Amino acid sequence: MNKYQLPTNSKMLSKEFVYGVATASFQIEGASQQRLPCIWDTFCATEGKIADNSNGDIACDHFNRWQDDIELIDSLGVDAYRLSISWPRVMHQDGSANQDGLNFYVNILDGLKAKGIKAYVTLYHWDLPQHLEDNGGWLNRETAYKFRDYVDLVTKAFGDRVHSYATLNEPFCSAFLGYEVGVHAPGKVGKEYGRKAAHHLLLAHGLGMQVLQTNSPNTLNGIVLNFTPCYPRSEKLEDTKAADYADQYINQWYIKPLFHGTYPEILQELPLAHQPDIHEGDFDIIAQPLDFLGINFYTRLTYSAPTQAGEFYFEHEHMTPKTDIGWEIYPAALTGLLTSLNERYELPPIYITENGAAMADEIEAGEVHDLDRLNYYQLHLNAVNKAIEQGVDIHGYFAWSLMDNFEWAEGYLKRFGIVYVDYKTQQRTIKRSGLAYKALINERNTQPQQ
Ligand code: IFM
Repeated sequence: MNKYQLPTNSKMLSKEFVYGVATASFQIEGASQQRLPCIWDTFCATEGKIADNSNGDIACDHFNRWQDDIELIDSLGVDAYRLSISWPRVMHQDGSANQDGLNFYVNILDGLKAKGIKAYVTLYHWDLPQHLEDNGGWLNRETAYKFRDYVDLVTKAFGDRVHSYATLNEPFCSAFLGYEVGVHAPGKVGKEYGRKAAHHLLLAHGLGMQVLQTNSPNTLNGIVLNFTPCYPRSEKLEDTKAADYADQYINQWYIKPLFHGTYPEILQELPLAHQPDIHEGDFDIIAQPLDFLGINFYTRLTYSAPTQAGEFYFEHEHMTPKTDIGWEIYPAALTGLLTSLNERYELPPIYITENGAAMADEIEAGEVHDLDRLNYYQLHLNAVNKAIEQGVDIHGYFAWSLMDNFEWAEGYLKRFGIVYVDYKTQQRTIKRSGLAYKALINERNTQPQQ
């Protein structure tokens, strides 16, 4: 297949629909010496945390290759590039601006603008400055206010170069993976931490949105959440109940406060020690109006009744077929997710801000025939299209990722790019999946608009 097939009347073939590619600072930039340390530097330096014992010191060397990378992005023909800002690169420990760090991004933003590529900027994609973690990190309410100051600094420096700001990427991952199960930085483990960190992240989001409304009222301002739809393993009542609990705990926990100004009912069933510290007025801060909601989707999970006292659900291993990272390929869950969120909440315009697959790529004679990834994109683009047909207001889609990069606890072992990166030479090669993406956008550009 040379391009992804969508129905000829699909809204995803209209010029208004935004196609983009996404990355994140720590995963691609490298140049760790030219910024403050962050929690991922510390985590990588801790024995046994990263599958290949790697780190983000060099990554894709994007810090030095950003001009070529903008050419690469442009060559794909995309409308937009979603990137994140490294907080420890742009702000000194005393809160003052690191002008060199800011200039790095200003140059990128200017480079994108010169090519007519819209910049979708994520303000926090997990690289918390280590000095803030030393003060409690996201368990410390004060960090939310530090985030507010950081947003203020960045938005003033970037002026009108940005098309869209997202406050946070996937607060579930920061809170649950980082502070509850400890497989991500900073690696804290304990049920008493996860919800507290999540609450402070959501507070940071609300405070950040307030700054965006003042400093950057003309950009599309919102947040990016990840969802893993929760399916019962059987039709038994106890399995359905377990799946619903899981959904409340891992998905609704992050969206309900934004739109309903409250946590899901499961909050009442958590022991007090596991509950967040909610101050009066917090939900008024958190539930700011949003210009858009970013949704990241990769897979689903299945659940049955808990096997241990005090648990709410039992989470099963992923079912087949799976990607190289072991996540089930189940595109119907994306359509189901989008339509169900649309029923539950009064949503602003939606962007699919991440979707993609890790596959075991091989480069042969300068080509990567990643037909498995190509098939994944084909299925998921159509799953998005189905949701649009069912009335969900979706304005764009971003492939994760522009290029292979540092995949967190998996190091460089898992490749998510539509562009292959040879980490020895830093050579970039557009994979078949990337060429098909380019062809789809080209078709959209050339077909008569309805
Ligand atoms: O690589 C990550 C990204 O940083 C956040 N969303 C999920 C991707 C794949 O794991």
